[in-house]
Amino acid sequence: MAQQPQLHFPILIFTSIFVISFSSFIRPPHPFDPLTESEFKLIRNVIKKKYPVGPAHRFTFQYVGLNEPDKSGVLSWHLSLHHNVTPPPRQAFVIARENRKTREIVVDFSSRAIVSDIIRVGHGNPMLTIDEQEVATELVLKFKPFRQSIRRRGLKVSEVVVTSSTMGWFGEKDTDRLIKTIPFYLNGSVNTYLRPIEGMTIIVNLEKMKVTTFKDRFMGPLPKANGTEYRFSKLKPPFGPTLKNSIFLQPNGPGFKIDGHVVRWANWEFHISFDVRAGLIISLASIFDIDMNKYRQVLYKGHLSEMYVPYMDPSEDWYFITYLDCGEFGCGQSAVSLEPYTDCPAGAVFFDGIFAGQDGTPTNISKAMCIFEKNAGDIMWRHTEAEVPGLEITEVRPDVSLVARMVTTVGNYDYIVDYEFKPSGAIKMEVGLTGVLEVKPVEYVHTSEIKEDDIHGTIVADNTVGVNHDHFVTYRLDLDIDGTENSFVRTELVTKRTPKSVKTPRKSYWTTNRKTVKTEAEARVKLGLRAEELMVVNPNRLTKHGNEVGYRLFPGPVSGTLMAHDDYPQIRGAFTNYNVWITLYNKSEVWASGLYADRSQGDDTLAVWSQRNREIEKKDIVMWYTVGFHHVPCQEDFPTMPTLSSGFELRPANFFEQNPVLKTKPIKLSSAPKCTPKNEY
Ligand SMILES: *[C@@H]1O[C@H](CO)[C@@H](O)[C@H](O)[C@H]1NC(C)=O
Ligand SMILES: *[C@@H]1O[C@H](CO)[C@@H](O)[C@H](O)[C@H]1NC(C)=O
Ligand SMILES: *[C@@H]1O[C@H](CO)[C@@H](O)[C@H](O)[C@H]1NC(C)=O
Ligand SMILES: *[C@@H]1O[C@H](CO)[C@@H](O)[C@H](O)[C@H]1NC(C)=O
Ligand SMILES: [Cu+2]
Repeated sequence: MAQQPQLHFPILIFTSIFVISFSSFIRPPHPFDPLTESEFKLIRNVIKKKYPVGPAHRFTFQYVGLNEPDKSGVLSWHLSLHHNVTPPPRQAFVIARENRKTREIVVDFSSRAIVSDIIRVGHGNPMLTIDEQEVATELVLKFKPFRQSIRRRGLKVSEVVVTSSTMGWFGEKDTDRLIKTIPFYLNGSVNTYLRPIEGMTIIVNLEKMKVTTFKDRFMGPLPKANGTEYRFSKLKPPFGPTLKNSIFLQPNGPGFKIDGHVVRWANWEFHISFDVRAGLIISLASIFDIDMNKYRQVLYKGHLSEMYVPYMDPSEDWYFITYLDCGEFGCGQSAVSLEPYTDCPAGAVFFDGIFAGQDGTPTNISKAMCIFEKNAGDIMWRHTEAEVPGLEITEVRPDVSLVARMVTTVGNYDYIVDYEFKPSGAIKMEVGLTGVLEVKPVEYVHTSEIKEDDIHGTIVADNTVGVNHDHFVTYRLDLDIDGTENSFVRTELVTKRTPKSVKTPRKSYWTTNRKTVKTEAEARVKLGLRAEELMVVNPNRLTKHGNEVGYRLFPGPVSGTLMAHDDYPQIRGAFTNYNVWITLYNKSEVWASGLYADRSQGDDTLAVWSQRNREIEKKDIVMWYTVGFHHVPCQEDFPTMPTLSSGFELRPANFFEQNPVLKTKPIKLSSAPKCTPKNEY
């Protein structure tokens, strides 16, 4: 029987609380399931047979994740009836530091053995672990010259917090695993990042675990601590505005079903996973087509590939602050536990995020991801028809969507990362920026006092400049529209003058100029320069009316890089030189900044892969999209920043024969008799 999207509509209730807890049960793993606690233990045990592991033995686990299974193997398993095809072997991919060398080790779970172990040569270093950053910052706090410098400033060491910053790469030959550490002065504040102590250069070598450079260059001002409080319990009246926070109750339970890590909701089915570098991963997203009576493939895999955050102050204390958050600090490693009812609404279901610590033992971020139904009060579609004699017809379908969310807090910034599935077939990627600015102490409290040409930002509080910077959030989207053989189509909208021969008072109109892209070079897109529609299509599949089935990219607000392409950070961040790229699928090309991002030299970026200029017509292709923000801070960003969101959408375009949500049942308010909404008269 033909299915239709079943939407469960929440009813607004102001008092009750409804909790659904997620329970997992024993089942064979899905090929994309995240590594489990017992698998992490197994990996450690298998490797321990060959190497003594742990920092004391100079063997550290820098990255442990699922070894990307062979795509054709996953697809034949996924598309087989009742999964009666054997999935590809389940393996882990480990990047380890062993005796100052980087090793790439593959561990196979069924044979419980190392199946590959190579020493990696090349530029760049693996992701930093939380553990080594903690050891390094504690080391600095104990470092005598540092303690003297703190005292020299009239400050108490007990009030100092030291954080770690990556160094970037500025043409050095030697790119050891070094970090710069930055001290902050709490002195009663709990807003660390608004209290930087400037003037010191402190470099720690993570391999030797030693402070290798210490310079006390100058004593600068310290921003005041007043006004940095953000805990409600400590704030003083007046309060406001008052919001009537409501809880959404779904008397019949949520509309989604969870089987392991597979989520089924309305007409969607997808798998949700967690990786220490990428964070939340969506894979095998398919949508049910009522007319065809089957699920159709849309997204093989989608996740964050990198978050690049360069600051725009070239001075000694700031020039190197050009983070590659996912590649250096891990967007999964930095994920935080979500608060029920506030980070995710009532009815949300949570998933833990498990990753390996530096010694290989599993660490658990409880509630690292959630899924929930979102009813934002939007209209899915409607029509009022007043032209039919004797009839006035109104048909409305309110919109509901399903959101998969994580929050990654990389130091001062909190990023809310959402994947929103809509019954209409759209997938919306949204990233929300909130948290705390990175600030620079200055003498000034008022703009009239500024003596320099450029303070590289905005005075946001006394002695505090919010420094200009960018956020570039790059997604890797392996779209498989109805199969893996896809093409990228750029349709330019061009203005035409009406020919004199045509009898019309009109002088102009626009029309479409459709071009199927042949190579990676032709698929590099700077958005906003021309009126253009971007689509990924399956040229083997046509609708009844002969249109190629596809998904269209709806870009959000556009911000591209403004940095010089030969500037060191931009060589490493060259994957932001275009807003959209298409590459040929290659299972090794996952991280836009390169597999080894820390101190990388830009020789393994998306920009370099694209230089291969492979043919991409009727091929398995991957879309890369960067959401960009140029951030000129303003006073409202202090002491915490109200969420600023941006994103983009992928929408079916000639994928369905007609509106896929036409036959969605209207909601019946009578089916919830005990919860009659107040506003129904
Ligand atoms: C630290 O806090 C104390 C008490 O509020 C204050 O008197 C002092 O000026 C503060 N020191 C600095 C450097 O902000
Ligand atoms: C901080 O204190 C100074 C001096 O007491 C005052 O002028 C300023 O308004 C205060 N700032 C905030 C944000 O409370
Ligand atoms: C993670 O931690 C939470 C809370 O402590 C616990 O309920 C959950 O079982 C843990 N998950 C795993 C896989 O260890
Ligand atoms: C796949 O990507 C890796 C890393 O960029 C590269 O070394 C390899 O040559 C690529 N393979 C093909 C077939 O392009
Ligand atoms: Cu910002």
